[in-house]
Amino acid sequence: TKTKTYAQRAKDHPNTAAKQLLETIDRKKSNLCVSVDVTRKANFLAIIDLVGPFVCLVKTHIDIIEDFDHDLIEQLQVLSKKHDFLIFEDRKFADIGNTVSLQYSSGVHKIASWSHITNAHPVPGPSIITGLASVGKSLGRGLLLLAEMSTKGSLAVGSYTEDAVKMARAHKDFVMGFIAQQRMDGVGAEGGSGTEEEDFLILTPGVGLDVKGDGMGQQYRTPREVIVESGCDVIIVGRGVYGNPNALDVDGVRRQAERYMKEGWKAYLERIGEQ
Ligand code: UP6
Repeated sequence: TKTKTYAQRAKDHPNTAAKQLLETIDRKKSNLCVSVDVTRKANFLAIIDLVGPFVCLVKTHIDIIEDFDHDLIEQLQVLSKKHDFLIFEDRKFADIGNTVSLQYSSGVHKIASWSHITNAHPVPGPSIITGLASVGKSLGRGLLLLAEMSTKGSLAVGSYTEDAVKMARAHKDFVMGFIAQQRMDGVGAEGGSGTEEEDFLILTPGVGLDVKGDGMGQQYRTPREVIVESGCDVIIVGRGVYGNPNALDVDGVRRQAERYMKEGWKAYLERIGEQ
């Protein structure tokens, strides 16, 4: 899949959310996901409206918003249609199947009702997938497993990562890919078997062009390192795009979103050999 185009992959993909994401990437010529980690509804919606034209996907941490209400979700959905992007709630579920199914469907946020994509830590084992699938599968949602993390000292390495990939392979109907730092093709596959037909999307956080870290364990790589050298599919950028949310620089946000979109697309063209 590393040298296939997004459009080719969209055509064949069995997972609805993955197909939609690949089609959106191809249509908008953007493999940029902006992570909008701000705590005020007004800022959240303002940033999404600014970056909307440049992204395939908007990533949320809905539980950090202080003045959350249902109007916020309605407006998020309006922006998703206006600008043609999908929504990814970065919930990082990590509990037993019964609990995650409730956290996904219910509570204040009712994530499954509006988020096309969500993610989970594989740490509880396969029951976390079946628990989430019991809610999300019939809605056409997609799940990403966290096979690796971007942070210094991450424990998600080696056999943990391999086992995450094996869990995903056993649930391809609902698991559409990974949060990871590199392609997972062939990882954990005995004798290299059974991986030819799989197409897991790799969405990669820890992307920045101007700094290498944030002083709190985050580590940044460039879009080229992520897309070309590591073969990932989507770059996830947060603070690199929106800067300081309390002093929102409207032109700056637009400029950075466009810059990351262009860098991400240039890297993709290089990877598939079109440049
Ligand atoms: N994120 C990571 N690394 C991971 C998984 N998730 O940074 O391994 C998430 C963070 C944050 C975003 O929760 O929302 O990606 C990165 O934001 P940043 O670009 O501002 O560092």
